[in-house]
Amino acid sequence: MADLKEARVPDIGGNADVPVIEVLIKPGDRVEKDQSLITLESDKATMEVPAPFAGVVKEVKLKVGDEVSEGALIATIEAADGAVAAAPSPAPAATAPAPAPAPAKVPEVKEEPIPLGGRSVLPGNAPEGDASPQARPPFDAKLVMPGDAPYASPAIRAFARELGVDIQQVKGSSRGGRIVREDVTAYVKHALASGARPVSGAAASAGGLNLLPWPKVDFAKFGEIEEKPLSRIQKISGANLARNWAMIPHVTQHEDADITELEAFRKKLGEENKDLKITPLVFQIKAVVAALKKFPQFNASLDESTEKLILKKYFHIGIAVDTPDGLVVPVIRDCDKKGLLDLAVELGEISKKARDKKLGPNDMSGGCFSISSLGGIGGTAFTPIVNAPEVAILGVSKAQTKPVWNGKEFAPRLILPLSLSYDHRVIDGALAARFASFLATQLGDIRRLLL
Ligand code: CAO
Repeated sequence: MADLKEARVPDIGGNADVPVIEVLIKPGDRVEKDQSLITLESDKATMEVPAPFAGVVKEVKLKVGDEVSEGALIATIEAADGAVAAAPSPAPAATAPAPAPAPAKVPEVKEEPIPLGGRSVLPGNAPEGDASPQARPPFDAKLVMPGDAPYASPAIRAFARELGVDIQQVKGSSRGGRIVREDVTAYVKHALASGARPVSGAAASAGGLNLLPWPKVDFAKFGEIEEKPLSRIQKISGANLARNWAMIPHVTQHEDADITELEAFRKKLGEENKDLKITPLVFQIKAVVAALKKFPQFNASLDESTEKLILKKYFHIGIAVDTPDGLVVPVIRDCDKKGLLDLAVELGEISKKARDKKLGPNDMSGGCFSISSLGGIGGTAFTPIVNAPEVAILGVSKAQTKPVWNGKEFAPRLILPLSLSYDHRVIDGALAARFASFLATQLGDIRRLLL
């Protein structure tokens, strides 16, 4: 017999008041177990919440723009016969959402931008005395933030501060005039386009960027065109890349590593482990860990005041992964404690997870240093952009056999080009040259690498 059950928001990594950005179901829809019901967007990730069981949607309790925490009621679903209930019997309508029991499946993360902040704060999902979203009083920023001060969550304020934007100047577009991240970025774009100085405070006293407006061109005048919106990942990672490029004084140090012996060893290892893809990248992770140990200044971040350096004693390496929707940087933790084969397994897993849009916020955080490998594609060198708040990033291009003078003759050697970009506020050129040269030595001598 059919049975009416509740689908609730499961554990979303401790996040609260996370905005609903998509509702993927409507009453009458038939849903399968694990089919996505809604999409949430926290400051770090976009997550799809799956149905805990199959059935027919009776009532949808959320709408786009609502902000939810663990336990919020998403929908009532008439479960199909034999469906496994993952939620308790309905909570009384007049109470705030009850915490959900263990969910059937954790939310699936659809896209994972680099964190920037953006958690917004709204009244609870089900206001006391009425659990119906239709009956919920509209959010009014003035009630939360009386006076003329614009309402924005602390994360949005921090985001605005990072960009040097005076939050007072930003007009909120969300419910009740609340300022969301898009309002801040729109404000910056508009200010840049109009040639104005959007900044205040510290950034203003530093003169701001004072850039020329973005060129406004009617491209259609010159030939046929087509418009293609940027993906969410592109938009969010684009904002991060622009900030990092503008705020970090970058220098890129180039170095060549002779990986002839390493490559022979890698091939042998691959033959012995045919079910595992062992690419040069796992050796690079090992070499980077050794270099971070020798040069701790690279395993560091500037604190917010940019007046002190936080040195990390752990070795979590971010790997730039190219996905159809844009660039993401999942993190492999404790690389110092993992062997080559463990790293190869984990690299395969995170790359797949990234391309399947299944990375969670935890998969993306805590990185110390990033590697961006274009070696599988080509190129001889490039300038990777430092992934703030890290202070350096290693770019890897395609290894090529080149003639190298060995003192008597030119011998064919496999040469791997390395491009180390670093934050010149933290690392000076000599230190970067030492780091890059140490990396090359590690990669050139497989015995050292395996020590
Ligand atoms: N030189 C020569 N060949 C290389 C190489 C290098 N430096 N690095 C990898 N290769 C080879 C691999 O051995 C593999 O060969 P086979 O197909 O014969 O096994 C092939 O290139 C493809 O490797 P891969 O790309 O699948 O695997 P990887 O471990 O090297 O990289 C990952 C994994 C996830 C980092 C990669 O797939 C990726 O997404 N790279 C792009 C990162 C990126 O976009 N960076 C730019 C950031 S700035 O916009």
